[in-house]
Amino acid sequence: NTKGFIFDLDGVIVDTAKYHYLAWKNLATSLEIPFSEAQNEQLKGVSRVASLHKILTWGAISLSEEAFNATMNKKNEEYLSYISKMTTSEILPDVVRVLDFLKETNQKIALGSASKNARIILDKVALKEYFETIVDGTNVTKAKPDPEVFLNAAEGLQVPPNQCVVFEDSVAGIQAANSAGMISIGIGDKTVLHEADHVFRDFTEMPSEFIKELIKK
Ligand code: B16
Ligand code: MG
Repeated sequence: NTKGFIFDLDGVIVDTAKYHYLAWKNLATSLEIPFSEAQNEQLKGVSRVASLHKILTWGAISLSEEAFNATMNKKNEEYLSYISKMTTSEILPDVVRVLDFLKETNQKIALGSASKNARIILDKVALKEYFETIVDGTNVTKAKPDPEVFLNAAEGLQVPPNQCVVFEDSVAGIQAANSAGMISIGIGDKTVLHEADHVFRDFTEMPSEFIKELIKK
């Protein structure tokens, strides 16, 4: 049996949320907008443009188009300076075990991320070769919870959506997987990700037996 396994990036494969947080926090501070970790949570899985719109709304600030773009670029440059220092040590626990297990059992593997920096990050942590298809913020027009990113990944893998499994840490991503008609597996908090078909705190809690059962379904 062959299924399509689609991985989100930030919060599933690596914890880049901490770098997004630092960069957004510095930016918000420069605009005198308070910015908490709880607010950062609300930016998970959300595109760069939509994230800045949210922050400006919280601070009741409006910017010209030019200033908006300059601000967004400034954030991204800082973010890039953080991720340029990433190494394989930042791969989240047991991600490689799961990827290897999927490879050994001839499953098809894709990336489905909102980030425009996904390829750079995969390069940095040396995981690119695992992915047959990479769909990221550069090839998607509609953000999660729209299912576009995952439907494109399924198409790239040539696997029907109902034969695909999605690993996601964000609520919007779980909703996207569900509306794509895929099996949704939440990585994180059960109460937050209650719309998912299954939830695990992280991959260390996901036995290979569970993955075997998914493949058989
Ligand atoms: P970029 P994911 C998302 O990645 C992040 O969760 C989100 O916080 C970020 O704003 C978005 O990517 C866009 O990232 O600025 O690098 O294009 O979870 O979908 O892998
Ligand atoms: Mg994520």
